[in-house]
Amino acid sequence: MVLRRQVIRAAVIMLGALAFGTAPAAAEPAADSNAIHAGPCTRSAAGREVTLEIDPKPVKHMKELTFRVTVEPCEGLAPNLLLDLSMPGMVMGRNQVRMSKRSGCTWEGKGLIVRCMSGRTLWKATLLSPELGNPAFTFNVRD
Ligand SMILES: [Cu+2]
Repeated sequence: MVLRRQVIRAAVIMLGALAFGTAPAAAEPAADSNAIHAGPCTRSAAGREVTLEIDPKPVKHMKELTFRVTVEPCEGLAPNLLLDLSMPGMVMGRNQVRMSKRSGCTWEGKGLIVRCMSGRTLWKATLLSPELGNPAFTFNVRD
């Protein structure tokens, strides 16, 4: 009887540890573009296709990154665009990549993603463009 009680108590403690262990991940919203580690990600915005690609892959903290945005069609968009890098639900310092139009409908710029002291890795890249309704991609940056 005593042994059985101990086993139950141990099981309850383990369950508690499991719930606690998964709590931080559950609190963080899910990324919609983790495919960015393997290739470009595309989404529709205001009737156009917006594609983001980041090199080198996989996308890591504290590394110089090249951000490439392609918009099809791209008529009427500014020759320079800003890509805002933020953390959902956290106030971080402003981090905006200046994107310049290269060839065709592609903009390119260099930037860096800092490692967050909280240990969270979810970042959001928002293309600041009123014409496109500021499309965003979220992804977990790797170490
Ligand atoms: Cu943060």
